[in-house]
Amino acid sequence: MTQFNIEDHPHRRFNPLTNDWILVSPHRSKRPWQGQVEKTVVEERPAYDPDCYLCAGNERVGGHKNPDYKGTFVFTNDFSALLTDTPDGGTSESLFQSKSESGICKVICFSDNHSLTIPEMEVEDIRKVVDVWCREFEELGSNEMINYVQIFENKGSIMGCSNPHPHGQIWSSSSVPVEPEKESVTQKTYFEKNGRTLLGDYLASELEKKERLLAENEHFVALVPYWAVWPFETMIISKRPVQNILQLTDDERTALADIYKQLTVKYDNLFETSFAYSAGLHQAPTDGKDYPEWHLHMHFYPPLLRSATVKKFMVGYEMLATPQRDITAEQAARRLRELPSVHYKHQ
Ligand code: H2U
Ligand code: ZN
Repeated sequence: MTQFNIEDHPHRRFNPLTNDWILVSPHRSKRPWQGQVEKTVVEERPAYDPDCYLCAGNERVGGHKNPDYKGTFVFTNDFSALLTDTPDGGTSESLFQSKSESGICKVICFSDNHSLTIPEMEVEDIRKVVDVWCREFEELGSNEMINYVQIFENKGSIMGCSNPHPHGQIWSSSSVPVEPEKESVTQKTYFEKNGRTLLGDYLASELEKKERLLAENEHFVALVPYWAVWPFETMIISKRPVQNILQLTDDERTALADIYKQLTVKYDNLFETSFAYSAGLHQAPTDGKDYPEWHLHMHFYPPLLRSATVKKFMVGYEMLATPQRDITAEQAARRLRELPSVHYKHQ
């Protein structure tokens, strides 16, 4: 009998942050790929687009006019999914539970330059985005009504992003949403048992193993998590366990901007295309309580698999049973790690 080898044999992996299992089928990634590995035409965008609802001075869909901003610009989403004036209420019938939900949704333009994306921006300008995140987190988080602030970015039309202008969003809500709530529970259980954060211990092990590391600076590490589901899923984890971005020092804020750029440059270089993803920060709830178990991190969920256009579908078995991947986290990490750290447009 041959011995089990994680690089070759089908296996399950455990995600300690969500308590979920995933299926890995490494033997299938050895299938020959006969499709084209095409490059998409590099799309050149103007620095200003008169038809863009996020460019400075332009009118948005709701009729508001953007100011002539330079750098970043924040506004309340004209089609907010959450509203501030929702009346209290709900139903508690066991099979028909509901609860009213309030919140505030904002849109953040990362730059006045329509043609840029995070990997093409300068670190000092990405740092200004981090500063906006901090300001918004502080303002929204100190609102009595808001108990969780979700900062995120949808990049690329393949991820449902409506506009190529560099931007992100913040949805803040009165309840803690599903994903951060799962992580709240698992991190608390781990912290109570071990007296250290789950991600602090995880990061320490990854720094020793070195198999899944992608990029590192003084304060942050980018890696492919052991339990990644999406082919090129990654995480950014702070070296120091902090509960939220407001606890970052000045140097750490700049380091976050730097690692955000380092990682997304690698992403763009993978298929020499503007790489699509949904990414966001996970941090402690803002209900005024202390959460020593919470360890700030960012998740990146990109849909692409084999080329600029071949994406992975989460369908069939994944929808009905368990998420599955072929290429292992280690193979994905190796590929991303070996890519140049200079953006392909500037090579
Ligand atoms: P994406 O990040 O997924 O592209 O979403 C952009 C958001 O911008 C979306 O939530 C909002 C949409 O409601 N929006 C405005 O607030 N004003 C507009 O004029 C158009 C889009
Ligand atoms: Zn998370």
